[in-house]
Amino acid sequence: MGLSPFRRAGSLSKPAASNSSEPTGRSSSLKNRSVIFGLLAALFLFAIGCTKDGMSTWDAYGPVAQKQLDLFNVLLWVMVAVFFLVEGALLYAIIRYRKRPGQPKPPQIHGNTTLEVTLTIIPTILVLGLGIWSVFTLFDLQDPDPDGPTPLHVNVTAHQWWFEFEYPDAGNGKKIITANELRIPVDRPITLQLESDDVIHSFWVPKLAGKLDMVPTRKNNMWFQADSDKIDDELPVTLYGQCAELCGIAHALMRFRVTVMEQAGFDSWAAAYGPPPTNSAKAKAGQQLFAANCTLCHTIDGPDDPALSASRLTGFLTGGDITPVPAPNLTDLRTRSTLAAGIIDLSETSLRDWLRNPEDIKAGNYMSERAVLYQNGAASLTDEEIDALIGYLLDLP
Ligand code: HEC
Ligand SMILES: [Cu+2]
Repeated sequence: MGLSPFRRAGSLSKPAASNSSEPTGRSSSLKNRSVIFGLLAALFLFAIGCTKDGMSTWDAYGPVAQKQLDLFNVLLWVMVAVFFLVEGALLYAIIRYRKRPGQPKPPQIHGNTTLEVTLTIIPTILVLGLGIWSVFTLFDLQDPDPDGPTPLHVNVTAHQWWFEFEYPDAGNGKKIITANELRIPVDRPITLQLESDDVIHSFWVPKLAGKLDMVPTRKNNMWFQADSDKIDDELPVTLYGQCAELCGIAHALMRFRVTVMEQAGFDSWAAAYGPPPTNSAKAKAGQQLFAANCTLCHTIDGPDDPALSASRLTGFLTGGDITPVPAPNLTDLRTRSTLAAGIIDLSETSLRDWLRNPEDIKAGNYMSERAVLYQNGAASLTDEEIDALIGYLLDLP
C-alpha cells in the first residue's frame, strides 16, 4: 500500500537474497550492469541521432537552417544553465539541510520579499528575451532577401506516400514535374509552396530548414537556400528529407532527396527533362505497355501518337473497378537515383523487383494495393513485359 516504486523493487529482491545462500553482492552487480548497459544504449542512441551525414539539424547548409540553429543553441544552453542552477540549488538544500537525528525543528518563517522579487525578475527577463529573439527570427526568415538573387519557385505536393515537385518557371514554358528528388541550384533562394493531396504531411530537410506542415486545401509557404561556402564536399551534394507527420502505414517510408547543384548543372537537367526516347523496338513495346497498364495512375509527358492513345483507352476500359490514384510522374525516372520515395537505389534490378511486386519493397503502397496487375494474378506482367517496361523507362539500349 502506497509503496514507492523503489521500495517495491527493494522488497522484490529481498526474498531472492534470503532464500538462497548466494552472496547479496550478486543482485547489486546485476543492477550495476544494467545501469551501465542502459547508459551505453542511451549514448548509442544519442550518437546515431547526431550523425553529420544523415538528417542532422546541427549541420546547417544555408541561412535559414543556420538562423534556426543559432536560436536553438541559445534556447538550449540557457535552458541547460537554468536546469543545472535550479537542480543544483535543490540538491544542495536537500543534502546540506537534511534532518539529522536529535536536531530541533528549525525556526519556521514565511515569505522573503527580496528572494521572491529576484525569482520573478530573472525568469521574466529570460522568457521575454528568448521570446523576443524567437519572434524576430520568425519575421527575419519569412521571405528571402528581396535584393538577393531571384528565387527559384517549386510547388511541392505530398501524397500518401511520396512527394511531387513541380517547377513552374524552370522549363522555359515546358512543364517540369518530378517525384521524390528535388534538384536545387546552389546559392539561390528556393521558395516552396507546400500542399497535400490527402492527409496532413510535413516537409523536412533538416540541413536546410525546420519542418512545415503540408495540409490539404491549404497552401503553406517556406524558403531555404544552400550556400556553397557551407558545403565542404564537391557539388552535387545530396541531402536527406523525410515526411515528419504520421500519415499512414508507409509514413516512415516517405522520404525524399534534395540534390544541391551548380546553376549550370540544374539548367542542363531542366533542358534535358523530357520523355525517354523510343529508339529501339523494345522501348516502343515498353511505351505501349506503359500506356495500357500504367497511365491510369502515372504520366509520362510526350507526343501522343494514335497507337499510344489507343493503348491508353484500352487501359482505362480494362481498368475495371480499380480506383486511379495519383502516382509519380515518370517522365524523368531515368535521371533519378532512388525508387519509391527514397527507399532503395534505382537500378535495373530494383526496378524489376518493384514491377514484380511493389509490396515487397514498400509495404502498404497504393500501387500494389490498387493496380489490377497486382490484385488479379491473371493480369500480372510477364518477365518479358517487365523487361520492355524497364528498357523504356530507363532508356536502356
Ligand atoms: C493504381 C495506380 C497505379 C498503377 C496502375 C501503377 N502504379 Fe506505379 N505507382 C503508383 C503509386 C501510388 C506509386 C507511389 C508508391 C509510393 O512510393 O508510395 C507508384 C510508384 C511507381 C514507381 C516508383 C516511382 C518513383 O518516383 O520512385 C514506378 C517506377 C512505377 N510506379 C511504375 C509503374 C509501372 C511501370 C506501372 C505499369 C506497369 C505502374 N507503375 C502502374 C500507382 C500505380
Ligand atoms: Cu507523410
